[in-house]
Amino acid sequence: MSQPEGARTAAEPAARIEQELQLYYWMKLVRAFEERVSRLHRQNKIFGGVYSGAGQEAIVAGICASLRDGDFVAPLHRDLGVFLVRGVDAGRLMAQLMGKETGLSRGKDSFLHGGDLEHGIFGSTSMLGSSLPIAVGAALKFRMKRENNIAVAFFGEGASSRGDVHEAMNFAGVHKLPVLFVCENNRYAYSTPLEKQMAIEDVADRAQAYGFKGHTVSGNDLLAVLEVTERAVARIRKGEGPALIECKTYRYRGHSEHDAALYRDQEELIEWQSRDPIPRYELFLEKKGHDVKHIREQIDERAQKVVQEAVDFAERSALPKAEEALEDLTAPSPAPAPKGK
Ligand SMILES: Cc1ncc(C[n+]2csc(CCOP(=O)(O)OP(=O)(O)O)c2C)c(N)n1
Repeated sequence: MSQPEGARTAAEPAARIEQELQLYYWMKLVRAFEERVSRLHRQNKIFGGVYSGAGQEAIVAGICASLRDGDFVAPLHRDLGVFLVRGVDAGRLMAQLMGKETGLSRGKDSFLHGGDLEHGIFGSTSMLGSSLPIAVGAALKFRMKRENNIAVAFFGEGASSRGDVHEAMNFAGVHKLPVLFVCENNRYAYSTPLEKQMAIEDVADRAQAYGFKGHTVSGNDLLAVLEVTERAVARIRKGEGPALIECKTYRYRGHSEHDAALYRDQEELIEWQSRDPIPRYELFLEKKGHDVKHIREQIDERAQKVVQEAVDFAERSALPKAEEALEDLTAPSPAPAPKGK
């Protein structure tokens, strides 16, 4: 049934306000979850490496906000936030990090390889750059089955110099596949600074060589990420082929929790912290007329509650049984072919 004109225009701003606050909540939830994970790691409660994405929240929130159910994401080791923004249960995610049987891969391996296909997330792989061929494979499947979905591959600027990355982009460019490449350029590949691992300034420039558009955007500006992503995703869904978005950003913590990041200048860190994506977005909300102090209190409380409940759930969960260790290593065998002709 069609709505009267007045009701429709009243509903539109309400939906927009809801989206503005949802984006803020996502960034806050991801930050709170990751801060807690770093703490739990120091308490020896997390198995395996922890690769904090603190400082990079606007990228996962801005990119994932433009996706739909059915789209496919291949995150990298620093993209724990992708799981939360795509709606994976925070308790199962925390259980995964703690190696518990209620985790995404029943407590086998750390967060690194635990995907969640129900939410369209492939577990990240250990080989840098391999998220791209995986996403390109998914995009090829969408094309072959005429499904109007897109695939997204996240990768770092360090990975962007690997062969897999170039082969995947070339194949996607030739076949005009529905895939979005997202480079999270945080200036360091472990301890190697940008200028020591590539001879150009912008990873986005590489897209041109493969026949599609490259965009450079501030990865600390949620609205900018959102805007460029929405445009790129609309073009990809129309069948216009891939796009590359390079988000310039900075990671606050070391490469992983055992890395004190002594190779970088303290001043540089402070300068980037002054461009933090969260207060930057709060300023926007304030200018739009929101009562930011009130919203911040409410949302912080909500995020902390989700994180605490996730920790409680994971702590209560059992470790997997030793006899299950060899289960799920291979895909189930196909059913035997029917006998007869
Ligand atoms: C092929 C390969 N080489 C080296 C490594 C070790 N390694 C893991 S992460 C990393 C740095 C990655 O840097 P970047 O791609 O910029 O992503 P970031 O960690 O900065 O987000 C390295 C060298 C690896 N996992 N795979």
